[in-house]
Amino acid sequence: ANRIDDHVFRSKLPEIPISNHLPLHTYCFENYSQFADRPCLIVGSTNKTYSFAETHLISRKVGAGFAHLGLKQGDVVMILLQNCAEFAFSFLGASMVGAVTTTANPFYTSAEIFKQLNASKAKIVVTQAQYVDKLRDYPDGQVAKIGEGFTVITIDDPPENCMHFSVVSEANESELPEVSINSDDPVALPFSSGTTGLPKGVVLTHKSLITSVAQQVDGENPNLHLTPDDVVLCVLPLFHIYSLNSVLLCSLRAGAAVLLMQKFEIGTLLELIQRYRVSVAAVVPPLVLALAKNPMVESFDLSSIRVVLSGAAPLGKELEAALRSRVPQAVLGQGYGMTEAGPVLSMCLAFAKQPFPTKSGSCGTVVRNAELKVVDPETGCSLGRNQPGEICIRGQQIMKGYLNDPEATASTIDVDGWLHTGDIGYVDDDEEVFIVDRVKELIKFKGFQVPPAELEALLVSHPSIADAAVVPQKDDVAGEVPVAFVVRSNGFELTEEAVKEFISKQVVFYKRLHKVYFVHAIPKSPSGKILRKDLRAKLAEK
Ligand code: AYL
Repeated sequence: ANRIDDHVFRSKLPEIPISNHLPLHTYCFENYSQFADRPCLIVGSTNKTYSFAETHLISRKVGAGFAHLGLKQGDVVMILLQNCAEFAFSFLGASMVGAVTTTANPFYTSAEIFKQLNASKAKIVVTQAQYVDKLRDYPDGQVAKIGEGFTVITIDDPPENCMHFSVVSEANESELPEVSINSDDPVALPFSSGTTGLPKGVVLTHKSLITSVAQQVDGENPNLHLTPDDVVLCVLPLFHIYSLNSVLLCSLRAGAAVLLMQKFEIGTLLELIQRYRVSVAAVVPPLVLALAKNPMVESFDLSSIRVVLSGAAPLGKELEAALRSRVPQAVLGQGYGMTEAGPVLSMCLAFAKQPFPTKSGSCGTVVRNAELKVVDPETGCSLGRNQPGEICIRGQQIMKGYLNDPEATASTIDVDGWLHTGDIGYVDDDEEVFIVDRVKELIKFKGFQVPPAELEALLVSHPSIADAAVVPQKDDVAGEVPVAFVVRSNGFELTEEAVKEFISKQVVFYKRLHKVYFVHAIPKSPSGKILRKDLRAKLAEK
């Protein structure tokens, strides 16, 4: 049902048929016989290459191995890994047995990992030996334990009570159980705090992810044109949906090779780009900054790069221009996504096979087979061109909902099927989307999510803190950093350093507080909501 007043924006590309009745792995490997012996995964640190045929076979083995360990259809596997080939094998293997993958950051603290482990009820954790201690450091109230609640598989030498990855990767693929997968079944469960509150499981189905990948790389004139001649840089973490979807899954579908880098280090990155003649680079603004400004870049040959896709956070025009002078042959553009949206809402049409002219600063045009509208946050009415409002998206790519949280789902996806992003933007006369602000709480540090509600809950658990609020402060390098306003409990001495340390012990590095301001009260609305706008305005004065 459309409201009469709905101004709906669509892609400039025609709609396409999308095979979203298939299971995700079947769709990704649908055309692989055409490029079976071409490189699929290249491990940057070892130069080991897996062809498409090998990747397909090993994934099947891993699926069979997971089933042997008792993993059933609908069960959850947690991947707690930096980028590596085993990440891809585990994700695809899990999909093949109808299981669901929840991806987590291996730099998370034990408490952060267990929150996700408990919420997702993962039965198997695939990780590296160095992170296993975090899985043994059971926080208070923890029920699941290694060997009891879940099985741990390590891709390197297994510590006590863990298994080596070969247990699954050397299983007999002919024993892969036959499962009947419904397109509406979940396949991925990334966590996101969305527009408000704590991180929640985002249920992405086979249909959502196939639709999203197809919107990018399928059709006569794909929005993101990838071919088997491409080498796609995979330095952004695969545990984040940006890299998982737009790099790994899109490349698998299109037959492009994925160059896996475990972590970002500028020298290694440049050396690998040169060695493997990387043609497509998926990056975030801080990486654009490194490529644009680091003097080392001058001594490497980056002439192979034809596309630079930046996403996950706003990219400034000046930065874009600075990068352009370093890779003048490349097309630079942005993708705009949100985990809950499947994730891609819009992508630069200069990446298309028959490209369109685009403007600097734009986040691209809404993907095909989807509808985008801009609504007035006050009235809910949809707005026309060039008028900023909240961006909403509708289509088969969006999440099914938040895991076990119908309330949060209902406040994000309305009854007409529109997903409300909490981003403020507009669509211009050429169908290009521009993001200008964010109305949701979310803070983005180098593209990573920092949910204020999580830090606020930790702060008020401190005996000397009566109340607290966390808001973003602009930062040249990270984009935004979290800072706190804290109300001390009566009569307690508390220093900024003590507050910072209290938080930093409990969270991954990018959630650390950069500044603490002591105040007498947190400004709140009559209903008790923190007036974040007021606090952000206060920061602007400082
Ligand atoms: P999440 N410009 C400005 N803000 C952005 C952009 C962009 N290009 N992309 C994402 N954001 C912000 O869930 C925005 O506030 O997913 C959005 O609501 O971690 C929020 O980040 C979502 O954060 C791609 C390209 C995926 C990008 C993505 C982004 C996934 C980030 C696939 O091809």
